[in-house]
Amino acid sequence: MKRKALLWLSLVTMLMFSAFGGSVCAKGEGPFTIAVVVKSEGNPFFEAAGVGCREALEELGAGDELVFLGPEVPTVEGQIEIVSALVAQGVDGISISANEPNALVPACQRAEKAGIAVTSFDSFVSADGSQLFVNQADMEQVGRIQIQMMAEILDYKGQFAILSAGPTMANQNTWIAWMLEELAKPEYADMELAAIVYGMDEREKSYSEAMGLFRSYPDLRGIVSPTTVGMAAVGRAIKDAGLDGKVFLTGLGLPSEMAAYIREGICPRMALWNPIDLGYMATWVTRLLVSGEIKGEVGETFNVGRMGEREIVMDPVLGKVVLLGPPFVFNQENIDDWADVY
Ligand code: RAM
Repeated sequence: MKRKALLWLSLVTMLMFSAFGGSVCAKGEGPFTIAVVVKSEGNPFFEAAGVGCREALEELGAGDELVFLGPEVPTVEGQIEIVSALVAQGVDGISISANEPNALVPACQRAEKAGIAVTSFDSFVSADGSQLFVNQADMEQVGRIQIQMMAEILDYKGQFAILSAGPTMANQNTWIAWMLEELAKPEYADMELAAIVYGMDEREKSYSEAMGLFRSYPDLRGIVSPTTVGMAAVGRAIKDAGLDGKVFLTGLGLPSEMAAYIREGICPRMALWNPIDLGYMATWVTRLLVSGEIKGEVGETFNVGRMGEREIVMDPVLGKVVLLGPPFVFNQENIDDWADVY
């Protein structure tokens, strides 16, 4: 409640600031205000992304301002309120990782009507709600690789569960759809998916969902968690329940949070992309749309600073996409190189 009050206080302050001749300028002139709206406050994945957002603006625009916001808990209602306040404030660009892809569309469309560039990153808004999606990695590959890692860890047999984030989150849902496709292959015939549960990208809820799985499925051998929040919570739950060596974990984890579990063999391998680079790219692309340096059209190529050249491509499901790159697999051999990076 206190944090929410603070959030609103800072929004009100910004509103007053722009009303009295603050830094919000018309397109093409700069300096600009770019808002990044994340799934929720306090998620270390987005805190790392925020480092990249700031880096991109420092490189791109003298005097540009970053507004970095998320609801206290990962709800789409909280994000709709934030987007509406940002429209009233008159920011120049908004990049959002959505808690639900469709409910945000009207608020995003109002933003676009007001001349604000709107992109999504990490978890997409439906194509008619944003100009383009900055995609962290090929969705199919991210889905399939998680089943492949679980199968290798479990030697292709036994019962496992999926512990996801929120049931409306488009990135997790798309990855899970690809996991199920992969699981249908004959090589996984001796593996059984016992349940899919949702920890809502909240630490304690994810932890108690993991404990619930251990109770409901005494033969459980593995958990796949396609969320960094879920991964860290399941690692802790496995240790607390004394299930090291009996239940194994894989999915999408932050090396800084998962290093100990990887070294101990609780999570022999996991995947992710660089969240700092993702924040950098999302902010960079949004800023280029704001300044008019790119139009957001399919086939356009442009430079994304230290990430090099990228092209806007059309994806049948995601709409217009700019791709970060392939996911990276972390294991005992390489975790020391990454544990302090993000
Ligand atoms: C969590 C969030 C985020 C997702 C990562 C893998 O931090 O759900 O959206 O991309 O995990």
